[in-house]
Amino acid sequence: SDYSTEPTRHSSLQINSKEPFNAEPPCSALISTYLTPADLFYKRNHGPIPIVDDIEKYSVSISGLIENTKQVFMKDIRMLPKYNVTATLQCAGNRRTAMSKIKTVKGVGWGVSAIANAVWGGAKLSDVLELVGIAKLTSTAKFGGKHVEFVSIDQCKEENGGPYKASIPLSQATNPEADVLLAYEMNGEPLNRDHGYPLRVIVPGVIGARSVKWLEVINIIAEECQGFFVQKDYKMFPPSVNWENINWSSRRPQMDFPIQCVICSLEDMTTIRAGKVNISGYAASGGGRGIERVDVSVDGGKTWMEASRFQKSGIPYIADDCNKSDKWAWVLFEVTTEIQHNTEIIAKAVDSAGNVQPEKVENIWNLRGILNTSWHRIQVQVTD
Ligand code: MTE
Ligand code: MO
Repeated sequence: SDYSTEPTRHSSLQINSKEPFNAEPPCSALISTYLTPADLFYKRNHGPIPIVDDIEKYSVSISGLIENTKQVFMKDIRMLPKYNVTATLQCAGNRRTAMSKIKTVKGVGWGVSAIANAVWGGAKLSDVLELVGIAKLTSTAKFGGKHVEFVSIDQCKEENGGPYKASIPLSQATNPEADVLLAYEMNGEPLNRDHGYPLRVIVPGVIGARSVKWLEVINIIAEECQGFFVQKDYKMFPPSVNWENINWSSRRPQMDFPIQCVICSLEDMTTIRAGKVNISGYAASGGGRGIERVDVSVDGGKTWMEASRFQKSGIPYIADDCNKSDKWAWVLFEVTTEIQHNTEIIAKAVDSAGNVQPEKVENIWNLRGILNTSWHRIQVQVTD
């Protein structure tokens, strides 16, 4: 593979793998703004970054179980109504490094910053599919298609040099309320190469792996995508499954991400001064569920206090009120409290369906190291 034409990147990114390029910002960057700037947004790739230089010629072909294939050009996409959707992308491997400390897992090591929030601008997939005669709110296309597959142009070693691909159910793709986008903008700017220029899929509320970058083909298919990243990766297995007894087809591909919460204002194992300490971070849940509560403890879980939650400053955050909150976006939290002695600080969140996080990473260990959503714990040394 050719990595000689990679874009330049922000120098503060921590590089977890150079080729393919996988990197995350320092966690303090995540809480300094509600919308993460593109250059600090985590970058998760499985091959070299493709170059699309002739934007006039660039097109997405829509084919599969439909009557007529159609080539859709950028001008066709831009002609459709434009939506701006604020959505958090989270890699299923976020916090994998902490899981691997229990027992080795396979996959790129990630700290707590394989997650970020942006406003994505583009056309709704439900509008695009209408161009090929698939009506809104349908779960089966005329010729039996039940899933929508997205195929890229990058070259991934897991696909033997073939492109990255993924699929979502047709019912989600044709539901305007699901806000699935073919996005050409990120935070009001054209997408950059790292994040999928010129066009990518954004599937809000779902693990990042389904938001295919550098989109080239949309296939209407009867079964879900048979590609590596859907069938042999991004599935959660019980702790007893190992590389000898794994049966990939026994599990469904992960879609929605579960409730997650991380402290970003303090690094683990840091030394702080006794007195008032600000504890802040992010909480996010999949499927459009809001954040009902964030609990913080500064005594290792003996007592808890509730953190304040916010998205856009000045507007009080109310979970699941679409006038007051961005349903697909993370919620930042904050609490200021006194700390006098060495301790363990913990944060855990509850989503609007009442889902809670597992207390210990041990109990959710899985061989691919995905979905580490255990209570986030920070050890601090306190000096006078
Ligand atoms: N799309 C393509 N074409 N190639 C990829 O390697 N990685 C996926 C997804 N889409 C990937 C892709 C994964 S695993 C994640 S988490 C997100 O893109 C990351 O998106 P980002 O790099 O814009 O943060
Ligand atoms: Mo990912």
